[in-house]
Amino acid sequence: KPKVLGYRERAKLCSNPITQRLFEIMEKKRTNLALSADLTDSKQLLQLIDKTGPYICIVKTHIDILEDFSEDFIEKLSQLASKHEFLIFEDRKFADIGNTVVHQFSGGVYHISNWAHIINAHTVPGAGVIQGLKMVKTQNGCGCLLIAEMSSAGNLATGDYTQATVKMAEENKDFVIGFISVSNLSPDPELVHMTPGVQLECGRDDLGQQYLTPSEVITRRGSDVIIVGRGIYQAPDPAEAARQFQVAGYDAFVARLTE
Ligand code: S5P
Repeated sequence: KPKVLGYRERAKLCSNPITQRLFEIMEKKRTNLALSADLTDSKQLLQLIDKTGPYICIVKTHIDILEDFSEDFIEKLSQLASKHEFLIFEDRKFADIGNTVVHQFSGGVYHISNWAHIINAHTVPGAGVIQGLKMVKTQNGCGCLLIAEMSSAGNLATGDYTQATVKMAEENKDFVIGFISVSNLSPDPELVHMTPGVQLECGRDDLGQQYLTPSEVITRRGSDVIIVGRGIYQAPDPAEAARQFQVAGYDAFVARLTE
């Protein structure tokens, strides 16, 4: 069985500055929690992020669900990222040919390449999607996660598709920093695994989302980061919920380290 590394050791092994920084933040703040910040009002979203900031290592955005997007929102989000020390992950799920994703990543209304530290992509178009995204000049030296598995019922990202995605990651480590997955797919310490579909109890929603617990995801399945949305922002006290997920996620990691 491969030895489980602590976050500081992982940081030292990472040649990509984004993963290095991520593991340093995880070590310093003792958290493997990513907030999935899926609110549609920018003022409420910024308040949620400011309140939960101390407990998280990443804020994951869906910038295109904001009803009132503005440059000012990005400015304030970036200020909160410095204040609380977290990385910004735009969950854009790029999934087109290289030439198209160049424009989607750098242009349009959102100019994602100017502010995101992490983005993600589906691998259904083939390696061209990675080649395209990689060409774009970024502000923060952005890293990309490949969606190797999904949390939703009946999804097609399984078997050979997942394995081909792992291979694409291993072949593009200058830009690809890891996976969205629901299990550990590669022993390479430079590749980070992030898992959505996490709540404190197992279950599902009405639209196919399937939930696992922090200990299932981190201790048993060997993922690195839990991504939590409704479990936090729909809780009566989101800051307290974030604190509970931080503790549950971190305890689950310590359990894996010491098992
Ligand atoms: O397979 C996936 C991949 C992603 S990135 N399943 C997911 O649920 N996600 C995202 O994680 C999804 O878009 C949403 O933003 C978040 C899960 O939200 P929750 O409210 O169910 O925790």
